[in-house]
Amino acid sequence: MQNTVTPTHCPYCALQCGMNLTPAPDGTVEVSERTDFPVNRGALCGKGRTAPAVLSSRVRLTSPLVRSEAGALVPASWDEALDRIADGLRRTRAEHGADAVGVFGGGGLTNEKAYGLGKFARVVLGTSQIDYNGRFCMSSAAAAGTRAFGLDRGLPFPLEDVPRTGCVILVGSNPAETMPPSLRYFTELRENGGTLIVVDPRRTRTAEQADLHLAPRPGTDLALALGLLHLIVAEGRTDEAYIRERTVGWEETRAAAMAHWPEYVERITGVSVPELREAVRLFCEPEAAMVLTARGPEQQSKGTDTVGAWINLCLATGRAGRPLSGYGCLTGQGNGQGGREHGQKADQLPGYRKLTDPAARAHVAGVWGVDPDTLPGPGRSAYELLDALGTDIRSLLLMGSNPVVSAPRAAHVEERIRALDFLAVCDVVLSETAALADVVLPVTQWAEETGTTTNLEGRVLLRRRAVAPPEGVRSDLEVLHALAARLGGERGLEKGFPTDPEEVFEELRRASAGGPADYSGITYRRLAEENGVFWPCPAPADAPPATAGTGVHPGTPRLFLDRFATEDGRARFAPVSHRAIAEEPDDEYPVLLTTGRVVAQYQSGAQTRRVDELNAAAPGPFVELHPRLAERLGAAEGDPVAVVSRRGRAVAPARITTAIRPDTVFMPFHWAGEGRANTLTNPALDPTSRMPEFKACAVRVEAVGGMQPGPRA
Ligand SMILES: Nc1nc2c(c(=O)[nH]1)N[C@H]1C(S)=C(S)[C@@H](COP(=O)(O)OP(=O)(O)OC[C@H]3O[C@@H](n4cnc5c(=O)[nH]c(N)nc54)[C@H](O)[C@@H]3O)O[C@H]1N2
Ligand SMILES: Nc1nc2c(c(=O)[nH]1)N[C@H]1C(S)=C(S)[C@@H](COP(=O)(O)OP(=O)(O)OC[C@H]3O[C@@H](n4cnc5c(=O)[nH]c(N)nc54)[C@H](O)[C@@H]3O)O[C@H]1N2
Ligand code: SF4
Ligand SMILES: [Mo]
Repeated sequence: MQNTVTPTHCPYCALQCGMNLTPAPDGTVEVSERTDFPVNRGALCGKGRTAPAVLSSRVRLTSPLVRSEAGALVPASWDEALDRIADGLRRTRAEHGADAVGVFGGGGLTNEKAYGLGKFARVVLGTSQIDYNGRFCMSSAAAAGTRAFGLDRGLPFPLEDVPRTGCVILVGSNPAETMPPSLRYFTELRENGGTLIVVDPRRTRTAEQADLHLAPRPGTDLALALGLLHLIVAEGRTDEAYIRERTVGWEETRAAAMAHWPEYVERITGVSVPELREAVRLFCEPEAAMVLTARGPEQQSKGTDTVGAWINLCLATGRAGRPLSGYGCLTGQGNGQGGREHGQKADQLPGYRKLTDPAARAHVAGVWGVDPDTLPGPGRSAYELLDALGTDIRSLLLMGSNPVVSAPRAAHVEERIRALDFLAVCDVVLSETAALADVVLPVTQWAEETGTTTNLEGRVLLRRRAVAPPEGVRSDLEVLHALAARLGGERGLEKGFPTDPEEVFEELRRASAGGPADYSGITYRRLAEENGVFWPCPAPADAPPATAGTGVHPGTPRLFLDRFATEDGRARFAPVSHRAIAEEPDDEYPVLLTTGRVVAQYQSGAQTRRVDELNAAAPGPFVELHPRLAERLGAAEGDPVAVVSRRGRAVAPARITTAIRPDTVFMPFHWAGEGRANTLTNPALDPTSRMPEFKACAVRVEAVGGMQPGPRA
């Protein structure tokens, strides 16, 4: 393996950029361009380029840790650590029942790990209480996509279609910071004569590239989309033949939109009627157009309806299920797509099957060799699960998330985690959440193990092992195997948890066969040879695994061109109406807080805050605010300001810019401690997707320390 070049993919975001890795003699790993992967064609952002820094044993865990009598985390042997976890989980089950044991996963885990974790919860622990951080990510888009099209896949087309469409509306998405190599697709779109509309309360680096930037008040995207639909109808720009032939539910939706007059929408959103008209013109004039959403409109307590309203625009104008047109969601984490398909979500079985569907239960139970009646039903959603820690849920096994930093109302979540009888965390570093655990297991990561991920296009990819892990570290799959042996060895349960990722994938293929996300025609060999395969990719029923790849299903880069995945093949309009955010500003909390990301840090920062180059670029939290608001506070650039919500108070330096609305402040959520944005956020949940309202809550902003306090903002 030494000094050989291994083609693989970045550990971080859903673009899953291709890269080459070469181990150097001094133990470091070199990243070089991998131009044969079409999505990024060699380009990487700073996070991807510096990702090997997190492989170094200097920054990571290399020994299991257990909580000592004195309360400190101290090194222990693997056997001792695994025994402690088995004892902790077993005791909770004996004392409080199977559902008192919780499991929390992550969208960064490979398909094999996500599959294994879901199976482990249902088969070994027998608990219904499993969910994962993807609930905080794209769950509203998933719910809306399923409702409208009968199937949820982030993008129903490859990114390469973007430059060839006529207009793209990017709603609450900032790829210039969150997926920099993808910006090329939008630049090429404009070079080809297409137009880009960006909807974001901030003039982001992405918005700067746009032909039209609409800056609505946070949390009002639903009204904005309704206003646009109103104008589309009023201007006679609907595609009546398409509506008749390919959709259901137009009359009700049309009536709802007609109740949202442009002037009314202008009052709610702050986007002027001429801007609305211009957006409609740019979107409707070309033959093809797309709407792409990301976390802006989705992380709202009405995220599902909001995405539904944007899908309505596509359906009313005949821009879905046609070449170079459609609605898509830019998913987030490395395996944000695959992580939501194979069973770590509370209501889901592998292959994107429903846990409540008797046929799905029978199929998956057959693959798992268990009685379908033993499979638990759906459990709580991520925030609800975290909120129940220490009460209904007494023990937690956590793999691939750092909720102390990333969950809404984080101080409360941290308190709930501390109230647990037992917490076990598998991680590569000592994250803020791992630091609270009773047992921490050090696990291998991307470049040290093989596994598959599914990128934002639904393209299943092979990540390959390029280097050996440091001594003392084991893979998540080995952890599941060892725990299954301890908790179900008498029933031989560990046999269902192989440690070889390809063996797990072979089982995942069978479990997914016939489901919406059908991977049964995909093999490791095909992934290596074809540079990725788009699901659904069914295997011919009679093809033995060894023959897959020879004249079998080519995969499905483009969905819905003939029909939607609903029973009657038609898409569903969503008859939605404007609703306020869960917490409107008032006299006490007069400003809106929204949250998001910066280019050099990733998520809770557990990994990227350990990389010098990234810390130099983004050293800490900040509060972005408009000069007018800063002036009222008497705050100058860099002064610490306090942001206070009903959940708590955070302090960070002011970053003053006209790029944000004067009624709104923005904080990135990558840091723990005093500047933790999630101390402030509101866990109001979307009724369908159970997504928390990360993107809008009421706050007041205060000057800190010896500064002159101005009139209250
Ligand atoms: N550098 C970096 N890249 C990442 C990540 C990271 O942590 N760091 N995380 C990855 C993951 S998991 C994800 S989910 C993606 C997220 O990718 P994005 O969705 O692009 O990221 P965000 O910054 O959360 O939100 C996007 C924009 O939404 C805007 N916004 C805020 N409130 C509203 C609103 O009410 N309406 C609208 N329309 N817009 C609003 C924000 O100003 C922000 O510019 O990024 C992925 N890539
Ligand atoms: N305010 C606010 N909060 C947000 C958001 C927002 O926009 N605003 N966005 C939300 C979104 S979209 C997301 S996706 C979440 C993400 O938030 P988190 O779930 O906290 O995401 P990460 O920081 O990526 O945490 C992943 C953890 O798993 C570890 N890890 C990495 N690889 C592996 C592995 O292979 N195995 C194991 N066992 N561990 C591994 C990492 O070191 C890290 O500690 O945050 C959400 N929180
Ligand atoms: S854009 Fe995403 S996948 Fe690409 S290098 Fe950056 S973090 Fe990695
Ligand atoms: Mo995400």
